[in-house]
Amino acid sequence: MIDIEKKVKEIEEKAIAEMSGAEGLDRLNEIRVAFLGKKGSLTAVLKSMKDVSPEDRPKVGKWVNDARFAIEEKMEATKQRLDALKLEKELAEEEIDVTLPGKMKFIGHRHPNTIALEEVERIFIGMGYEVIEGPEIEYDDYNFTKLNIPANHPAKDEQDTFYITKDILLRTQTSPVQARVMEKGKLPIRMISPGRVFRSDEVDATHSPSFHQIEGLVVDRNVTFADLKGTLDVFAKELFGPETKTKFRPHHFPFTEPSAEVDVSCFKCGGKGCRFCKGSGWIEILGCGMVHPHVLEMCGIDPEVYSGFAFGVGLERIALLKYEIDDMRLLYENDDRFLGQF
Ligand code: 2NM
Repeated sequence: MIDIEKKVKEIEEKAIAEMSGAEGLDRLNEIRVAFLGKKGSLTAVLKSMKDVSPEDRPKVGKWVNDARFAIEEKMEATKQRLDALKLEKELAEEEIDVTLPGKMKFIGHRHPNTIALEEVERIFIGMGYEVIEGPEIEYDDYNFTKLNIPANHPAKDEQDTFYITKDILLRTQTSPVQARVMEKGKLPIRMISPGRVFRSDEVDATHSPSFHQIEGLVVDRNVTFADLKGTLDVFAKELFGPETKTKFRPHHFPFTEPSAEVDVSCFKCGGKGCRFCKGSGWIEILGCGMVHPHVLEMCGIDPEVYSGFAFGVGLERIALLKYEIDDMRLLYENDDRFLGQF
């Protein structure tokens, strides 16, 4: 009995001494296995319990447990000491050179179309317009019929598009968004609708089967062509500079009457004529007109009480002009050498 007590004490002292000298976590683990593991020396004492008389067993059990507790306590303390040592060593070895240059982050930027769109939106929001978007897949009814383009109208040829079914198509203009807003009947209306539109066109320097438009619409009592002219004149001056002049040429659109195309004085030569404006001094930028009474009527608005004006600009056209790009395809190719310039 005395032998067992002495032996347990010796095991405890040996384990603690070894841990005091341990210089690494690996070594600490070896010590744990050697003393407390399945084949460890303290565990061996427990295994020899069968040779101890039953009345002495509780005593032996207590010695072993006390020793185990002391060893585990020392082990936890040693682990903390060795962890701290390891961290200290790592910090000493790891030198951080704060003078090294940082890692360059590649930051993208807005596409020229987006820059032009945000510029146009800024101008109209400044005049109290709302920006309202709508679906790219439309009913024939909203894209054509309600805009005074009935079945078999020749304008439907000019705006040939992609049909999903007989009645559903990819919109050829964003005016169906405006037909939807007019139909809701909340007046007055002051809105622009930007978005992607589609035409069955071959790709070339100035055409694409998918491009972007911004259409504007104002409906209220007593809206006149003078309001239209004033509004678009302000828009042109904001977009191309305060010296810009506008010229309204008679034109035809099915959804407006009267209709006009608008030219701005060339912002390169100031109107004298240059290569940019092909010698004319003028550059065509948009189409517009007074909303046709049929359109108002078909959208549930009384043309005897209300009138309105509308206009449509091609976003790509604005971007190409503003940044003097001569081929629309460059806008869609996503070549970073090109896009990086804006
Ligand atoms: C244009 C030219 C002229 C236009 C008409 C309408 C609506 F919905 F009020 F009928 N929205 N946009 C319009 C008028 C568009 O684009 C060249």
